[in-house]
Amino acid sequence: MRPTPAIGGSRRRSTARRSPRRPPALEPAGSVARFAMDVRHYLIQSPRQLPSRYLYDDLGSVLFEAICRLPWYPLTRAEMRLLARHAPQILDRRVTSIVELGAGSGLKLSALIRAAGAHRGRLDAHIVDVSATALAGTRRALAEFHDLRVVTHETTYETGLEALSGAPHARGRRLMLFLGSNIGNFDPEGRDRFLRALRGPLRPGDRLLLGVDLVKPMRDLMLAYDDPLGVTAAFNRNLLTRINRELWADFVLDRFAHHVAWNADRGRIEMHLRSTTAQRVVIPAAGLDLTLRKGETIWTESSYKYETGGVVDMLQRAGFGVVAQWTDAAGRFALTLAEAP
Ligand code: AVJ
Repeated sequence: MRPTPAIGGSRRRSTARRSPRRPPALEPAGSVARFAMDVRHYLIQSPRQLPSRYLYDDLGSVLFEAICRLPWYPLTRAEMRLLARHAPQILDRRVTSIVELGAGSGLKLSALIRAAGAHRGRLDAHIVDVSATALAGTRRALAEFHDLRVVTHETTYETGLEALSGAPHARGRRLMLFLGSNIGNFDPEGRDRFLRALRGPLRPGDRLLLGVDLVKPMRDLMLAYDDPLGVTAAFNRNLLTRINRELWADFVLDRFAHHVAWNADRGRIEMHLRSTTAQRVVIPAAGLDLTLRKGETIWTESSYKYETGGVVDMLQRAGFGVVAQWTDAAGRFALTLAEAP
């Protein structure tokens, strides 16, 4: 399938280098201007890269939901089972407010609330996600709980956290949910900084439930990120479709291949888009005119995989105490419940 060119070629070339560079803080998260700025900033790095949060436009979010149902991607199913099994301990009556970062479909939160049954009390739920589609899905998934007050925040984790730390908050325990191994997208420094930012506004007794994918045999990891149906490849390449549509670029999709690598030294799966030919790409709204070598890659995602002990360490370093840690029978996934002392 070929992307539709947005506007005529010659006009595109003439505007290509003139886009001004603005300081990052001035562009609101989620705006096209911010997208343009980030695309420019990251694509001119060496190696070229793009932030993984931009994978989740409307189509990207749907493709990710499809990934979660693939037989080769056990992460979501393993986590769902752990949530259902341990819900009474996670969501007891002391919890009065839930904050979920990156809720996706909302199916996990609804499974947790359902499985907690009569153990839970009255709840507020704040949902932070960059995807409007994901937030709408979460609202639908939570509609069955009539006594639940749902507030959605269409923004990045960082901005959502800032908004929440200033908000008044009722008595009782606040439970933060950071599930799906979303933390795996952070590199170690960013991850530690983020965990400290999560910890900052919490009061003693507030909790964090962290879901992480565990290191497993390389063959299983490769299949999870390079599935035989090509859904993950579509999810990855869709980022180029998004840049074509929103930033008037002229990426030709069939000149980019989905490329996955397990980086054993760093303990992460990497997703890349590899240029299958020498080519030129123009991204007018980002002020870019790129020449790509054959075989050159654009790095679109890192997914760090953890050991259970490493999760305990990083939570303690960020100022949490660990209350409980659960893994599935196959040792594929871990849920860790931590508390602000
Ligand atoms: C949503 C970031 C946890 O890294 O496994 C799935 C995204 N990328 N397949 C992951 C993803 C490719 C996913 N996270």
